[in-house]
Amino acid sequence: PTSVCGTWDMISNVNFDGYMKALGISVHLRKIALRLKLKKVIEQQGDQYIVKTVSTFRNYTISFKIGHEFEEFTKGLDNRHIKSTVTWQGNKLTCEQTGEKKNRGWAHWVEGDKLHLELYCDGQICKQVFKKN
Ligand code: RET
Repeated sequence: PTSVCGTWDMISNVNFDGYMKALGISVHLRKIALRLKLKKVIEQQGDQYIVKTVSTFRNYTISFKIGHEFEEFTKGLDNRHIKSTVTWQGNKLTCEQTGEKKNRGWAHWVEGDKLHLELYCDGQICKQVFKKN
């Protein structure tokens, strides 16, 4: 099984707008974000993971240890302070994000040569697929 580490290029993006609306992101920022071809750069250093969401417009980076809650500030997204915990659920690297928004989180997993990402908030599910760069 391939690891989630590496550089990945987005090949599909379903309901990103619904997810961003659920986060309360402005129509202006949503329009820009919808046009982006995102990259994920995922690195592991010891028990620390670093996940970078990279685009020509804006980047977003988080780092975490599995099972350790951390304070996440979603700077440049919905700009909220939340508490996040990442764990493995089978082959899925999953994150629960607690704060003002209900039922918020994401899951990353690899299937064949593709990285899958599901982002969810408040009943909206965005599905993104990336291919290995
Ligand atoms: C961009 C551009 C500006 C507007 C929005 C963005 C969304 C970023 C997201 C990042 C998710 C990162 C995850 C990391 C996991 O490890 C692209 C920064 C809304 C949704 C899930």
